[in-house]
Amino acid sequence: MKNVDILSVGPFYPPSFEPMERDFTVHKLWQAKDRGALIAEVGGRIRGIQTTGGHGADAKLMDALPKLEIISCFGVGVDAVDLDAARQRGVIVTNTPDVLNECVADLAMGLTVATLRRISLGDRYVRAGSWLKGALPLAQKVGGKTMGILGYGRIGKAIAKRAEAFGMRIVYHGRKPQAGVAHKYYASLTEMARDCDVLMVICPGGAATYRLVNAEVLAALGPEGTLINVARGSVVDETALVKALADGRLGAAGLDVFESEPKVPEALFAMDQVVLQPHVGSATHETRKAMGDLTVDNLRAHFSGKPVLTPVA
Ligand code: 8YV
Repeated sequence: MKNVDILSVGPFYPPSFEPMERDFTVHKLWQAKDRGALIAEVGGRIRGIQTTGGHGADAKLMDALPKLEIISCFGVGVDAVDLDAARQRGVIVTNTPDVLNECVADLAMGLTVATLRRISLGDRYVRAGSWLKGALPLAQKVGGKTMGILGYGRIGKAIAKRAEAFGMRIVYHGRKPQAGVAHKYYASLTEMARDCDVLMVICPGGAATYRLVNAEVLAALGPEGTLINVARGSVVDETALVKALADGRLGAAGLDVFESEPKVPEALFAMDQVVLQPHVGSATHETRKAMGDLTVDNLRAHFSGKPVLTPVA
């Protein structure tokens, strides 16, 4: 498949990236000093894009690649890929579902426990020598709390399994109730937020969920409530979130994703009730390898004339 030219828009796990470079002729846009010049030079030959959830692919890029057949995305979230533009051009889009469920769910549960039990604060407390002056103020118990899951898909279900093992009660909100699910369904996100202690955000990003968690939802979650976001920063109104935390109208937050990451609102840095992570839900060697291999296997399947493994519906 060395005669197939692939445009790599963003890098991914090197042990999976290197085999892609062996199998295909890969042009690295992320290394190009002059991106326009690289596209002008090789654009006419490119048959596949490899991108990442963060880098995506827009219509302008697709227009510059007249022979484009497939966009293989490293990541399950494809909100940064213009799916309509791909569909209009007959371009297949693939992503990396399932292989990251466990790791993202682990981080989601870790953030839940870390936020309720103030683990990061406790760590800072010991390091600063504050323990010598007195005990850390008490935290909140995890067991017995209700977790409301926004986006009860594959990762949401993996989170629910973990939360139940910690003794939490699960309820969920999505576009519609799911058949065969025993947990209580809420048609209204605000009503669910009012009834739960922890609001877990794990729905896809994009226009349909843009700022779904707004000031009203945060107010319903309330001063004793905790928001955990392991989905996309765009799902939460970040300005409203920072304000609600600062005013004490929202209790606490555990955040792995942000609206303009890697830029994080600086007001959050000084807040002890907040646990911050640099978008690391899937960031383990094992999962990044599985995601990387699947990204390349989709390209291999397509260019050997086989159906891709994980097309985006
Ligand atoms: C990745 C993600 O960090 O899968 C996703 O949607 O957000 C993460 O697993 C991201 O895709 C890498 O750019």
